[in-house]
Amino acid sequence: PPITILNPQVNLDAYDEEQVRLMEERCILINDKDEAYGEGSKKQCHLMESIRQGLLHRAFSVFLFRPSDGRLLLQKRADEKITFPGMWTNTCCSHPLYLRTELVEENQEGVRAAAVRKLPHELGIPASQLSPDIFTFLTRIHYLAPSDGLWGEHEIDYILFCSTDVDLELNPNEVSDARYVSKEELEGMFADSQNSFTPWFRLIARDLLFPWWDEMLEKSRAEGWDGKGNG
Ligand code: DMA
Ligand code: MN
Repeated sequence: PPITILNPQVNLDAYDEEQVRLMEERCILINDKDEAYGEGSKKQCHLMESIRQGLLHRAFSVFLFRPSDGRLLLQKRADEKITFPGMWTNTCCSHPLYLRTELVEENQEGVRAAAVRKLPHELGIPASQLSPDIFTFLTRIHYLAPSDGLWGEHEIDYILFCSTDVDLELNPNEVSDARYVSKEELEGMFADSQNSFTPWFRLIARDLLFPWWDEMLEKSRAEGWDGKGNG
């Protein structure tokens, strides 16, 4: 492990109590080949001081589409979030934790389990509407993005798509708004300087989502995309 800062002394008093509690979650530390070598607190993983020293962790990003019209579900991050508050982003992002079930790498089982854990927590989607096999794993993205001077992201992010109907009941501590958008509506939101977006969502939209969206919709209409990569 290349990192020497193991007990960051940062005062979290000014932040939301629940979000401060979540900073004690155990993230999976990885090298740049995505090989796990240990655990680190969410707090440690997201401090720019650690990131500048090369600390890297595993994450996932879910893109959930509505089958009836192919619209993508976006969320606006709550103002309570410590990193990237108040920004529009993809359906759900978080981290697989250093737990036996979420460390499994075969068939991305660990990140799938984490997605099934977090979609109910952030968006109130009933667990009965989810299962690990609804997600299509697209690729992994290694990126680094500062949030403010103190906090940031440095992750290998597993991109998961799914096309499924869900019920929503937003957790206001996590999400302040949510909306389904077409490709054109999302382009309009990007063009409006009133909106701010997370850096990873901008990156994934530019490199993956926009180039693939039309193709994916066509494929879904023609073949009945089942969200398991078999469509
Ligand atoms: C972290 O998302 C993951 C990515 C891909 C940026 P997050 O800050 O929303 O994590 P959490 O929901 O666990 O706070
Ligand atoms: Mn992270």
